[in-house]
Amino acid sequence: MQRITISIDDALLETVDRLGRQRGYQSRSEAMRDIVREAAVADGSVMAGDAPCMATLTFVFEHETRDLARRLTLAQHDHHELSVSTLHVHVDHRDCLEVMVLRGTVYQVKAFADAVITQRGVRHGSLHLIPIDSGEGHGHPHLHGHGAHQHHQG
Ligand code: NI
Repeated sequence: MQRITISIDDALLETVDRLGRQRGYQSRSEAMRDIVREAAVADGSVMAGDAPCMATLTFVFEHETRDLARRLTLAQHDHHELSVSTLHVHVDHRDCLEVMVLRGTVYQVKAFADAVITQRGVRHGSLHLIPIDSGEGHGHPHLHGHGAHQHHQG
């Protein structure tokens, strides 16, 4: 364990303390460690690039800017193996909110998210990665194809 000194403005420190009170941390150090851990998990930086994950990609975009609505739909078709589902909400005359659910490797999901978020006209882009394990060990058999559905006769 190392001791470091950090500079932080009053407003941000108040946020740390408020989160600390809400979550019941014993100290600022503990609060900061956990917040950083959380951020590291959410952006996938503690996960191997080839690790399987699910993710939500949330962003707002101006649907008429540079034909963005059509281009973003095309991007999802180009990566249909990653794109599990998309929720589209028409926020107002100009803006749309999309929440995409993605599934793939950490590297694939991050590359796709970066390509979307960095488009001009896309705002409030946020990717949240969720590590997934192999599906074993939960007491549920994990079957695909033959055996996934059992049809009993008689
Ligand atoms: Ni819309």
